[in-house]
Amino acid sequence: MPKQKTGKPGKPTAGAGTDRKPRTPKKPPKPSFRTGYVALIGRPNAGKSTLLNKILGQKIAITSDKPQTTRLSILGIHTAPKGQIVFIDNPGLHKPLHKLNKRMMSFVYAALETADIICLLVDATQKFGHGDEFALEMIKDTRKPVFLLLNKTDIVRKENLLLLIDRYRALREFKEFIPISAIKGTNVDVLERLLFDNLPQAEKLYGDEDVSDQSERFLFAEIIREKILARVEAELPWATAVYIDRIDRNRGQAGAVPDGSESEGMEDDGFSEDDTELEEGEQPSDSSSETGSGEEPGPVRDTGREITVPGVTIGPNMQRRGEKRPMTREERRARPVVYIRASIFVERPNHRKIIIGRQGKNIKEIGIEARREIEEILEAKVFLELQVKVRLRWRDSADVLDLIEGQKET
Ligand SMILES: Nc1nc2c(ncn2[C@@H]2O[C@H](COP(=O)(O)OP(=O)(O)O)[C@@H](O)[C@H]2O)c(=O)[nH]1
Ligand SMILES: [Mg+2]
Repeated sequence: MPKQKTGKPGKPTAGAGTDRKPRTPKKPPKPSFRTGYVALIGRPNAGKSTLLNKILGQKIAITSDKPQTTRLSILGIHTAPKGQIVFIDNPGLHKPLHKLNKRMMSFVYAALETADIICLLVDATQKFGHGDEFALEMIKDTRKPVFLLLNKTDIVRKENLLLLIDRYRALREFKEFIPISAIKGTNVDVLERLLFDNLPQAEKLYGDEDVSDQSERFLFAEIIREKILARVEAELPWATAVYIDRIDRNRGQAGAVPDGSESEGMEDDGFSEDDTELEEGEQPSDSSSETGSGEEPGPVRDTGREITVPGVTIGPNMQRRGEKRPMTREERRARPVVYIRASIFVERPNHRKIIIGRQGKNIKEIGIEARREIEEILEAKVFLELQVKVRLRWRDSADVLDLIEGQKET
């Protein structure tokens, strides 16, 4: 990401304070505008994405109680009269086992390079452990200011908080210790002020309206993944990826139901059960053996060729969303229709079964929840079609990882 800082903090004027005579007040100096990058790092579940969404006042990063929810670094741009903070939300710090995890950690290293300030978030309800040592190890050589944010003060015991602060204080130097509650917003204003105080004077890097560097396509894939994470347990979440195959905006208006989607199920749920049935029966590779041979389902092919992505792409930057009032009935009817098809990749046939659930109940709920959220964002009637596909060892496939990451840009 380009770093375009344009200045250093201004020095105080020479001789200031030596003149004792009262002066006629001059025009106050133009307040200095401060801009820079702030990396949010910490163990999985510390609350990095929750904090970012809170500061931006809108959801740009998905959150969950499962580790490794955030897989790529996402920029969150906060513009205020004082300056512009470009937050870099990162995957949680962990020892990488798969290619996927190695990439995740490489994003964190890149963010540490770019950052002007590093915010290390810790979940203050947890005891200090190996994961925390690992986090400190990662930043041990940095000379950048590091803030320690002790999160979840809404549910933490005070003694625990003080013990943690002592522990960290003994281990390295921190520019600030700030107890916060990312969910409630407690002390987030203090954090913001201290960040601005420590950022260099510089011009804006992004426009006032820009809020993130990710495409809407990527956000939609992430929203679907968030709904999956909320509904499944244990190991499965790490082995799930979502790819948006197609976004079709040329489907007329909500009043006029598009071709082939008159079915009640599609209208009401945004998910066609027929598709599940069709998938179950028609995709023999879906139930392929775990040794993995044969044609790969869907658009992902592990051939090393360039992969073309069908569908319409949306602008590169997400825009700030204003306060919304509820739509009138006429406005709802006049909404454009957007058709979205997404593939959910899992690594094993039994994972596919779990995501689909009994008689498709699970996937249907995932579809409904994701569709509602996407409809809000697009202010459109959305038809969301989900297909669950088995893609063996996708976490170690460079092609799949490129494809999934590529969505962020297009
Ligand atoms: N009680 C409480 N829960 C929080 C707070 N911040 C985050 N969480 C929860 O902690 C979990 C992990 O949050 P997330 O932002 O996804 O963590 P990340 O992995 O660091 O990005 C989610 O279930 C959040 O709702 C907080 O301030 N208080
Ligand atoms: Mg996160």
